[in-house]
Amino acid sequence: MFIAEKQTPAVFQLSGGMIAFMIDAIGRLGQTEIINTRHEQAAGFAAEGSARISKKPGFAMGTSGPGATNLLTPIASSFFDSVPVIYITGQVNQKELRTNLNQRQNGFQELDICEMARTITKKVYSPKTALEAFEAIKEGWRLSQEGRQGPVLIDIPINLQQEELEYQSAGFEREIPKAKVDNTVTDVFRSYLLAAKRPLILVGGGVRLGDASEKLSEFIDKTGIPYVSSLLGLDSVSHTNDKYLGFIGSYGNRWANAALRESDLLIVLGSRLDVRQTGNNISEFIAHKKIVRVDIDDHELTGRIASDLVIKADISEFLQALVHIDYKIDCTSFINQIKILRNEHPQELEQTNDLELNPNILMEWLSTTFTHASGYVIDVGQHQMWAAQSIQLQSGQRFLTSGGLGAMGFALPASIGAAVSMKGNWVLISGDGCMQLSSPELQTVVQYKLPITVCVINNGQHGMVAQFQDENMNGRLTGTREGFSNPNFQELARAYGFLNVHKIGSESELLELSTTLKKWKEGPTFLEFIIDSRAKALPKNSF
Ligand SMILES: Cc1ncc(C[n+]2csc(CCOP(=O)(O)OP(=O)(O)O)c2C)c(N)n1
Ligand SMILES: [Mg+2]
Repeated sequence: MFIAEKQTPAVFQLSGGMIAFMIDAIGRLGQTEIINTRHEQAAGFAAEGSARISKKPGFAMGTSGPGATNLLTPIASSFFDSVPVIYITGQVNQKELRTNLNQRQNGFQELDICEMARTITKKVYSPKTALEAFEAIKEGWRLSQEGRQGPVLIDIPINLQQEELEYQSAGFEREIPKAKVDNTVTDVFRSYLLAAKRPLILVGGGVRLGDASEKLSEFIDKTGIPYVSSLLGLDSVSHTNDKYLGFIGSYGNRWANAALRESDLLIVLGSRLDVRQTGNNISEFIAHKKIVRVDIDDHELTGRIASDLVIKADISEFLQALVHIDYKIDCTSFINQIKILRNEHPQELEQTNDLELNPNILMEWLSTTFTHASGYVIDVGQHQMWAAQSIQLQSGQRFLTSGGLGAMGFALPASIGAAVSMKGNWVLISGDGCMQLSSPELQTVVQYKLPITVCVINNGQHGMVAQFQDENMNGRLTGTREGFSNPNFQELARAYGFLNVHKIGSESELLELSTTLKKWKEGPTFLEFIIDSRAKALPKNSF
């Protein structure tokens, strides 16, 4: 009832005896869609995709034992990327639980999932009564969204699932309190702005999580400050605004990293400045600049990078406090300097020039072809970096990817969760390696007739790791190209029931494909793009 009352778009699950009563109850009530995935990991990633899109906690369920352990990877993913997901696992009857911790197992498929998930959740619950189980779902719903968002796990023994409770409506939602900013801080912040000649905003995932995209774009328009984005910040900001100076990081646009280097005031909004953003050389990163950081999580504010001003606040509250700020700067010459660099080093020229299909050109083509898509969901590897470097998002388009955990196999199930939660077409970009972790979910796409265009970027290898081996292991490609193989992806897609299937190996074929796509039937589409294995994610770490 609670799940239905909260208008949860769907519950994602793979069945098992220890969750069968709960699934049965949701089914009997008939108010919440149950999406059956082929793997609990996929159920978890789908719930994460759903939560990122619907702005409500996602729900994923798995049975005790293997069903529960299969949820651990998505639990970690939603923890690191701050996504509110409620994971519910079934547990054996309380009478069958081991009483002695030295005993390995008592009941069949008994496993202490709470202990395993404790460090990758905001809270784990092991209710002792049916009422406690219900209270845990209510509290977990709230806790998952409060402060820095994240997952909770509720492990419910099967005997409690069978008890009848009188349902009491959870009632109206109390507004979730947000961390505010006091005025003295905004005054200090303004003094930093006034002293700066080349201020720059670094947009992190916290902007979207704090629902602050609109306020940020107003702030940028008002103040004239240019901005760059981290991987998780990409879909919080406009890519067509003149002040957008690109994607930063180890694989970021060369010009965006130059903007970072040249700035004399870096305003970091909801980004944890991890090593992929700063590089290993911290003193070089912080040289000649002041750093201001705004984050809801104070543990992030005192991390590896020493900052000049730290503000613990929700990003939207911070921007709200600055609504009437008296400050405007003309950064034209700074912006032009960066644009000259962009024209001199266009992203596609980072690749060797004899590729039949340049992956950066492919990503540009995708973003000009799918201008009406609701968004892109991207896996992990070189293809992820090509997408981040070269996809130009239209206003409102989403870009979902596994940031902190970097979990291969995330994208296909996450696109399922996104497509279930928001109308419109979704573009999935996966690698040939990643696709093989989640390909059974192609069946889920077809079964639920989800409007997903699957793009497999096939370079015949685990390219990102092969690139690492190339650079560090004298080109020995053990386990990434040597010993790697792919199925025939088109046959695979057809076997799952995809009607529109196509393979493209050159830039000239892209033009033909644009025409073909217009003629194709509604429904799931599968595109395989062949990329030369020499293509790399470049530039690498050019700070
Ligand atoms: C679950 C998991 N296992 C291993 C890795 C390490 N890893 C990162 S990228 C990558 C290669 C991905 O291959 P593919 O999907 O073909 O992408 P490509 O780099 O070739 O574009 C691997 C093995 C990971 N991130 N996640
Ligand atoms: Mg690959």
